[in-house]
Amino acid sequence: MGQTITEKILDEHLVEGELTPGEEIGIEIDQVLTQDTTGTMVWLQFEALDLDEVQTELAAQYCDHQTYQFDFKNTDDHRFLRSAAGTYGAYFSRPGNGICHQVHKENFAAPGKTLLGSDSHTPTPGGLGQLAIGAGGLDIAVAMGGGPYYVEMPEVVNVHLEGELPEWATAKDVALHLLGELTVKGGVGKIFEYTGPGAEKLTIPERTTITNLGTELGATSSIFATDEKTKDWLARQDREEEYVDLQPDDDAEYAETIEVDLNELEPLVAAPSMPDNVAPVSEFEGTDVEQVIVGSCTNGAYEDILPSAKMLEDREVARQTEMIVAPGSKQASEMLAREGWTAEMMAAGVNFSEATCGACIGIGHVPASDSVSLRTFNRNFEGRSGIEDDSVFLCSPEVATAAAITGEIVDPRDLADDLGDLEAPGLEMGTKYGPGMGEDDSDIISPDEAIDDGLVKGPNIGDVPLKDDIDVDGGEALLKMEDNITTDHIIPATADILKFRSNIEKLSEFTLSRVDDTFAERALNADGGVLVAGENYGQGSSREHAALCPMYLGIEAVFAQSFARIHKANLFNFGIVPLAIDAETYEKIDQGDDLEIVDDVPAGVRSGQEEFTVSVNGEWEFTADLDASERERDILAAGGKLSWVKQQHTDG
Ligand code: MIC
Ligand code: SF4
Repeated sequence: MGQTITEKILDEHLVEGELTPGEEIGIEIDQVLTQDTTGTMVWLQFEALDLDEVQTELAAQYCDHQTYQFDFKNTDDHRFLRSAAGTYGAYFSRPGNGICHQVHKENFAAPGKTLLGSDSHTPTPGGLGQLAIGAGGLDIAVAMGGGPYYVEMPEVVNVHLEGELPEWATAKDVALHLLGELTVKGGVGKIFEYTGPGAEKLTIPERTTITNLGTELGATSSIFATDEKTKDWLARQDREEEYVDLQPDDDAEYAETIEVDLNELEPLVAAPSMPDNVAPVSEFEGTDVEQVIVGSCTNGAYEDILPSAKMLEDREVARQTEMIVAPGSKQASEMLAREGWTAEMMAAGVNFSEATCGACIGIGHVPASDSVSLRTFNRNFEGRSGIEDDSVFLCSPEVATAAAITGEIVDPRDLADDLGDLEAPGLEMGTKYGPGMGEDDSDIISPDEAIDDGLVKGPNIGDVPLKDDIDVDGGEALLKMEDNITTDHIIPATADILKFRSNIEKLSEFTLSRVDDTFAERALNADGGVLVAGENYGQGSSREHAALCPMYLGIEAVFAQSFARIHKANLFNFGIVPLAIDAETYEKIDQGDDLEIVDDVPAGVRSGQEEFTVSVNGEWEFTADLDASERERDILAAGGKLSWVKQQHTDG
C-alpha cells in the first residue's frame, strides 16, 4: 500500500511500534530545538539525568521569548543557556536574533528530517517538508540524550487545496478558515498533510504560516510536500544540498480528506478570545483599533512584513492607532533594512521592534485597557497580551495594516476600493538585496565556538524537583475549571511571572492564579488534592511548568473530559495521573468535593487497569478512565519521567 509523506518519514525513523493510528510509536529524533522559557528546565533536566553530550545530529538553543532583560534573572537565564549549549554541544542563538521557529527554519530545518522542540509551534518547518513535533522539556532532554521520542501514531488527514488565493486573501486566512471549521480541538491526534494544486502555488513562508497554525488546531504536526519552491528557498539560504524530494504515493491512504477551495477564501479574523472564533473581517468593520502588531512566529518572515511595508508606502499610520512591527528574525530585519523598507515603515509611523516573541506572551506592548488590538499572531487567549480584559483579534499582515491606515477594522478590499490606488501587495521577493537572504550568522554560536567552560548558574536558578514514587489516592477537588483551559491559565507567561521559570518553588506560587488567586496557598495547605476540568484541558503551549508546578503543590490527579496532547504527556512526565470523565460526571462534581479513588492507584497503574472508581464525599461514585500506554504507566509508577529514566539506568 502506498504511503503518505508522514508515514514515509516516520518509517525511516521508527525504532519501536507500528504505524497504526492510536498505537504508541518510538521515533528517532534528528534535530531538537529549545528556547528560553522552556530551555532552562531542559538543561537542568539534562544535567539531572547525568548526560554529558548532545547525541542528536543537531540541537539549537534560542533566546527569543524574554529578550528584554528587565532584571538579572532573565540575563542570568540567557547566560546559563549559553553555557549549557557550549558545555553539552548545542548551537546558541543570541537574544534578539529572532524567534526559534523562524531562525530554525532559516538555518537548520531540513526536509525529511525529524525535529522535536520544547515549544508547541515546533511544527512550523513542516512547510519545508520537515516532520516537526512540539513536546515538553523533559522529552527534549531525553531526546537530546539519544533516547527515542514516543508519541501516539496520529491519523494522517489530507487537506486538499484547490484553486488559488484571490487578491487580499492570504495563507493566514487558509489557517483561520480551518480553525473556524474544525475548532481548537479539531486536530487532536492528527497530522495534517497539505496537498493539491493549491498547495503547490503557495510560497514557503505561506506554507509555514499554515503549518505554524496547525498547533492551534491541536494537531500533532502539519506538513507539505517538497518541490521547486522548497529547493529555491533552501538555495536562497545557501542550503540547497539539503533538499530532498518528498511526495505522498499516488495510492497513499488518508484517514480523512478535507477539501478547501482557495478561490472561495476571503480576509478573516479570529475575534477575541480564542483562535477558532473566526469570522469575515467585514463583520467587524468600523471597530476602533488602538494597536496593530505585525510579527511573531506565524507572520514574522521577511515576506510577511513586506506586504505591510508596501501598503504603507507613501501613507501614514492613523493618528489614534499605534503600529508595531516585530520581525520574526534578525535575517528578516536585516533584509527589510537593506532594501529600505524599514525606513519606509518608520516614515509612515511604525514603531520598529527587535526580533522577539515579546508581545505575543504579554511581554511589552501590552494593549491599553478596554481597547482593541489587531495582531498577526496565532493566539489570542484571554489575558495573554498582559491585560485581563483584552480584546485581541488575530489576522493577516494585510488586514492588520489596513486597520493601521484607517484606525478601524476594515476589509482591505473595501479599503482598496476607497483609496483607488492601493494594490494587493503580493509576496514576491524584493530586488535591491538580490536573491540571497542575509548570510550573516554572527548571532549563532556553534558548538565549536563555545565560549563557556561549564554551567554558569545565577542565584535564581534552582533545582529540578523530583518525586520518586506514585502515591495517589485522590483528595479535595481544589478547583473546578471550564473547557479549553490553556497553559497560560495554569502558568501565565507574562514578564513578572516568567522570570521565575528556573525557580519552581517561587513560580508555583502563581499556579492557576488567573483562575483563582488563592489556589496555590490552598493547595499547599490541603497537602495534596486534585483538579477538575472540562474539555481540552492544557491546550496551548508545551510549557512543562504547567505540570511541574501543580506537582510541586501536591496535585495528584487531574479529572478532565479531555486533555491536550502535549500537556497530557507533561502530566505523565511529572507523575500526575490524567483521568478522563464524562460530561455528566463533570457536571455533578463541585469544587470542594472530596474525590477519593477507591481502587489502589499504584497497583492499578502498574497492572494496566483502565477504569478507576471514585467516591464523592462518600455519597456517590463515578468511573474515571486512564488512557495510558505501558510506557506511560511505568513513568507514572516511577513518580515521573526523570525518576523513570534514572531507574532504567540503575537497572540496566
Ligand atoms: C507560547 O506561544 O505559548 C509559548 C510561550 O511559545 C509556548 C512555550 C512556553 O510555554 O514557553 C509554546 O507554545 O509552547
Ligand atoms: Fe513566540 Fe508567540 Fe510563537 Fe510562542 S506563539 S513561539 S510566544 S511568537
